[in-house]
Amino acid sequence: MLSEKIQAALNAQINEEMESALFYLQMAAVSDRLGLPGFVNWFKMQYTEELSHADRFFNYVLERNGEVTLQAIEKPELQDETPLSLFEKALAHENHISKCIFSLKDLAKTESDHATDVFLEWFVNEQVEEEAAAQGVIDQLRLVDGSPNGLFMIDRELAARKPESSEAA
Ligand code: OFO
Repeated sequence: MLSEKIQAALNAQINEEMESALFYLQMAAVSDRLGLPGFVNWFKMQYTEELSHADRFFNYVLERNGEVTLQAIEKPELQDETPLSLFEKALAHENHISKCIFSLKDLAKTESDHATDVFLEWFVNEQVEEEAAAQGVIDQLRLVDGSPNGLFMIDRELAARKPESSEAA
């Protein structure tokens, strides 16, 4: 049984993940306008990954006999983006999500909800990967410093991203 506080926090996190999905889908659309199909692929993969995160929280609340209450999702705010600014925003967003997960984990500990605390472990590790992935692309983009050849190579690399099998869970 989930406490009211934990249930509310898990529901808020479902919305955060849905908001993340929308944010990355919009990034894919912006990348298309920039003529970067590899970026489109990367952001669309991220979009589906975020939906799977929302799904994990959704399933967990139901599994604990809790109630899911969805809220409205904020519109993604993107303007005049460059390849670098897109990934800087992605990293800032993932930093924000990491904070949300850490607060949730702190709450689970305060409420002595061991099951939720263990459930959140997966997300703690996932956030390390997500921050590292965004930072890795930022580093490469800074290295090529706007060179069209460099950007072309990075775009090709991002085109190779495939869905992870673990995301289906
Ligand atoms: Fe990007 O990890 Fe979920 O939100």
